[in-house]
Amino acid sequence: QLKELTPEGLKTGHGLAGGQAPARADWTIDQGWHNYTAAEHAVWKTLFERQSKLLPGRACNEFVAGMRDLPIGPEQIPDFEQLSEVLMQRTGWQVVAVPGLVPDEVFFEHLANRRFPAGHFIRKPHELDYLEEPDVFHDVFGHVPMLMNPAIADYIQAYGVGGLRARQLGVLDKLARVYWYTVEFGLVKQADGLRIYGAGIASSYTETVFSLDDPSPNRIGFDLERVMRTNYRIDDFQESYFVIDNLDKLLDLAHIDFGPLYERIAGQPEYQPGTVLPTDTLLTRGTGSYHASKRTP
Ligand code: HBI
Ligand code: FE
Repeated sequence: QLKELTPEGLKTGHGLAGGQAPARADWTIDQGWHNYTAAEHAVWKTLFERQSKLLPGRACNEFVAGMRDLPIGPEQIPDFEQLSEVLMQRTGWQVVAVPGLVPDEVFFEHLANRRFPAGHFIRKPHELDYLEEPDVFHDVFGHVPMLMNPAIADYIQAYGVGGLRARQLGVLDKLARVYWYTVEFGLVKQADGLRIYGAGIASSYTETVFSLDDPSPNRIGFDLERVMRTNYRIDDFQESYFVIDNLDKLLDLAHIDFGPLYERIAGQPEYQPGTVLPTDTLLTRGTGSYHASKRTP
């Protein structure tokens, strides 16, 4: 589980202790690859190895193929320039280093230009399963393999463009839910079963198992308007996962004009994360047991 995005956006960045101003206007910094310590590379290795054992048969084929074709391995935290070289050739994306969460408009501006901002720091050994800000393991291991896929590559760029617009329209919370339930916590149907494509799941040891195998969460066919109205949990496993039929569905989403949708759902009630609607296409109705047990003392 990864407590990551808040719709309000900004918290203090990791690399910015003491209230330092960001080095550049676009908040990018040098990755400083040579400054990683042996202990930091070792944390990467621990995370990489346990996740690599878990993902075959759980991550979607596109994730596995992306990982295979990238210079990402167990021994070292990847070098963003080497990643960018391969990505650039494949889908025209780059990976740039940032100190942590960056303001929404900065984040969107990067995505709109096919630059993926990745946290340069790595979590501490005692935070392997939980962290508040996206670090290099979440951003690189979770997101970058999917950016090798042309559909996701276009979709995330469209999210950047759409994010700039949604901010101005005051509807960013609606759009952020779509990102959350796709790019971060999305599941996809494959011929041999449900698979993970969301980076928040793929970079989490515990949620990888929970999202696919646990009886607790709902697994619901993705419906854009429904998702735009659905709140999400930022500090624990999701109560509902939304399932797309294949990754090309994201390309369709990238080309939809959200404007009329924002107007249609304005003022309509929102759904809580665990709610199941009569109109839902349910793949699994969750027992809700996981979150229920947390609520009862
Ligand atoms: N910054 N580095 C980083 N990574 C994110 O995923 C991110 C961000 N800033 C804002 C943000 N996400 C979200 O609040 C938006 O996607 C809505
Ligand atoms: Fe993320």
